[in-house]
Amino acid sequence: MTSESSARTEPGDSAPGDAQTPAPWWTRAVVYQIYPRSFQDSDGDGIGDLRGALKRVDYLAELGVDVVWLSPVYRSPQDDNGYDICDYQDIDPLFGTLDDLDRLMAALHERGIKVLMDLVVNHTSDEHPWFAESRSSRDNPKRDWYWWRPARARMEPGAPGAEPTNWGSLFSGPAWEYDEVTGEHYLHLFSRKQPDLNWENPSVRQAIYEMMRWWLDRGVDGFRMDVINLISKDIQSDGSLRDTPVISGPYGDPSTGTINGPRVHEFLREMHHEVFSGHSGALLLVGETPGTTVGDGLLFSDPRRGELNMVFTFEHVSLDQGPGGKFDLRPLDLRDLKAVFGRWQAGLLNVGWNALYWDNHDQPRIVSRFGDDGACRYESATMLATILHLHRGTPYVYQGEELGMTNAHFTTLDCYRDIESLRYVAQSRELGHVSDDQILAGLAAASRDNARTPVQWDASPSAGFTTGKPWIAVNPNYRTINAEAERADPASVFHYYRRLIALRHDDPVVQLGDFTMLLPEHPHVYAFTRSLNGTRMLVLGNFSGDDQKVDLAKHLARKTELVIGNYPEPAQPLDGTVILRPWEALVLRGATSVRPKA
Ligand code: TEU
Repeated sequence: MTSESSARTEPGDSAPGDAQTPAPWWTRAVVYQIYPRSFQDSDGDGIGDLRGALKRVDYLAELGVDVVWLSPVYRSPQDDNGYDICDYQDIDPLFGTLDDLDRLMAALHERGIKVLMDLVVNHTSDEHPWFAESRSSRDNPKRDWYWWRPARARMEPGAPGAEPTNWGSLFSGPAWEYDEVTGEHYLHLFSRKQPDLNWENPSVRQAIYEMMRWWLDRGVDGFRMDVINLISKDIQSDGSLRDTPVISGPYGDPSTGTINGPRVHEFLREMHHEVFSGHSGALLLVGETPGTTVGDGLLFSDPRRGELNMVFTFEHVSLDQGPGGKFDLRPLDLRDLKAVFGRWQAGLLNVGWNALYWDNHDQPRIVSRFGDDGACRYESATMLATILHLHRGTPYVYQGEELGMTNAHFTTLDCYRDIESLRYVAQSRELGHVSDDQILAGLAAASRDNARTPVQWDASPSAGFTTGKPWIAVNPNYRTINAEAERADPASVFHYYRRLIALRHDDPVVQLGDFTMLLPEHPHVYAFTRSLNGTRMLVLGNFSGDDQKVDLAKHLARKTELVIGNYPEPAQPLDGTVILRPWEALVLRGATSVRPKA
């Protein structure tokens, strides 16, 4: 992205695709997520770092991405791999120094790539000085910076069941920790080392805004905001928080008391005003918002409201969850996926904007999840990429996705590192309702560690990630699936992603065309059109390992040309019918006038 293209609009002015004003630069952009711990090590300690990332900037430029989102590199006890921060304005020695970050940022900027920092401000680490003060006494000035509450009435503080509400933590166990120092409990929606900040307190908000301005002054180009829709808790008039219904397991579901709470939009608008005003649309602001519906998605991303540019929603990555929750995966019904995407595409059209993603550091690898990571790995990885990238929105690529990296396929519990997985194992064993085999199967399908194995750079030991012992096992398939091999092979997943990214840069239909879902009831074929100014793109993806014959007479232009496809000889429409081969993706362009129906 050139600075010329990035400085045109002020967020708060125009809706993307509104004909009066040029569309914001991020309608033409693709974002790449780096999870530094697993990206590239430089010093042989087995943990990726900033100097390692610096060695790979030319790779990112070759891929063609416009923005890098860097998962947290701040000073942290690493209880949740950096999502537990104890100093927002310094770098953890594991990853390097502020100078290293400056060098990485400069190298990316030189290549026209912007940099987003991960902003984790729903909670801090319990080792953050703010929390140390808050914990020290009930009348400390920072006491109210976190959520301290007495035990439930007539209960012994600290006893099981005495927690102020019945909420479960998202990492298993109760969401409250008893603290002996002052005899009260504090709230932690994630681990007990991640106490939730109290955004009701204006001094908390001002401290956060000040820190954000400091990062903007250092030259960052925006933020990915971690669970930003959990910052407003639903407090009762007497200041209490409520018990919530139990959905599965022993605890209340905290969603109703925390997701998109009463003041979330007010807080974000205040943040926008205090931190982003005057930045002339050059920034990218993307919120991570679990549990968000299209209605809230519109409010978050409507530029006239001045909150965010776009949000990560979770509906499409929750469709394969069974009744037992996150580790109880079941096969995807493609019709559900189309219904969800169709709703978001229609709902945000001309007002808001979608963030498009399959993978990130919390999700299993898409080729193993919705594709076939065996015989049809190339075809299914590229088909899934085609479908995602051709939607209206800004696509996000998670490190290794562009190589078609697969799930870890770990077979023993000792391979796992992620706190969410380990806490789930402990809780399941404690409750005793699932066997170890079921636990292993659940983790193999859904553990966040699936996405956290090191990036596979080449066929040398440890995949070129480190000269030491990697903090988590490298996937043994690195000998065949790696960046070096794929860069040398024009028919690789890597080069296919390059083409998709270039298409996003170059094609106004991909950027701003409207969206119509086709064949919503077809169980195996994903089909839609994108149209703009008399041109229509027809996008087709076969989500199965069998041939699929579809009748598209109503939607095929008389004359079409191939835009992109993942078979050397792309499927040919014949009399309005297309036969898609296993996992085939096909994008055709034509005029909007269609052939008359036979
Ligand atoms: O994730 C929040 C979130 O809602 C989930 O995706 C979470 O990872 C978990 O899997 C719920 O089952 C964000 C970060 O992306 C994640 O890495 C952090 O652990 C979490 O917030 C806390 O900061």
